[in-house]
Amino acid sequence: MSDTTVLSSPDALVLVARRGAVSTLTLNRPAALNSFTPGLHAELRASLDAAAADSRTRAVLITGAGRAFCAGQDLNDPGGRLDIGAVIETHYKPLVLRLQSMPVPVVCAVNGVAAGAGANFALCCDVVLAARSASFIQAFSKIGLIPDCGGTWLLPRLVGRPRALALALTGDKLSAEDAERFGLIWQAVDDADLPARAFALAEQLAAQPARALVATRQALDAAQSLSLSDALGLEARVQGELGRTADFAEGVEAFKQKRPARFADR
Ligand code: T3D
Repeated sequence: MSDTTVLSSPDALVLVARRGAVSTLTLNRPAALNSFTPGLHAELRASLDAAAADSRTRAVLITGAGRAFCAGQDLNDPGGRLDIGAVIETHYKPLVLRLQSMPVPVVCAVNGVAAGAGANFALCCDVVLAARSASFIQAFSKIGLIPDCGGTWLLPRLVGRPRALALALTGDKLSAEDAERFGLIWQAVDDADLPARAFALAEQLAAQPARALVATRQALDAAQSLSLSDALGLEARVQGELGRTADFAEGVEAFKQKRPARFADR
């Protein structure tokens, strides 16, 4: 598209393009179903850091090249076998924490199979859309591992312990439609519609007040381990802070003037 700025070389492991206020990151190892190597991890984290630092980016969209979203760790990479704990500490933990601390919303467009760490990486994003032909596989049990990339924390929170445990123990494939029905993802959409629907969603979020969206993510996550009384206290504190922002003033002014709000903060 004419207003798209391509920010990576064609052979990059993560393709980066910015269109308007949306930065799109595309995992680009299609021959190995976009499975994670140290190189892919490094490029992905650098791309997320760059999007976080670029004030023109108000939403990030993540997807995969080819027929898969991501097949998790590259099982042909000999490095992973030496000390898997170190791989998790060095690559997956910083990736999940980077996603959780992004200053803008992150949309994930799961274009095909998402397996192992690839599934949980997708689920770490703020809003997940999936092509109807896509699937989610907690593949870990099949190779003698536990869910990682945040899976142990996320899965029970998303779908409850019975479904989380069954998904993790069986390693069965979950269709995108069942993932939506379970509450694992936001929506399953027709394959042909996924790119446009995901971009439109990212654009919609990019037009909203970024600080409030990020504070919403943080408050929802924090409230999981708080009492009701403490969650109400957190809401009061965060709402007090947001109430002093230019975005809140602009939102209220735009409402009164019956015009679209123009949010600038990030
Ligand atoms: O360091 C560590 O190991 C610790 C970190 C662990 C985190 C994890 O993510 S553990 C889980 C790792 N992932 C998996 O176990 C999934 C393995 N892949 C599959 O089960 C299947 O490939 C899929 C269900 C994802 C897709 O099946 P299908 O039939 O559509 O495709 P395929 O024919 O199996 O795969 C196509 C190609 O991709 C094939 O290569 P080839 O034969 O055409 O040259 C296959 O080897 C390659 N591929 C698929 N997954 C991976 C992979 N190559 C490397 N690593 C993979 N994970």
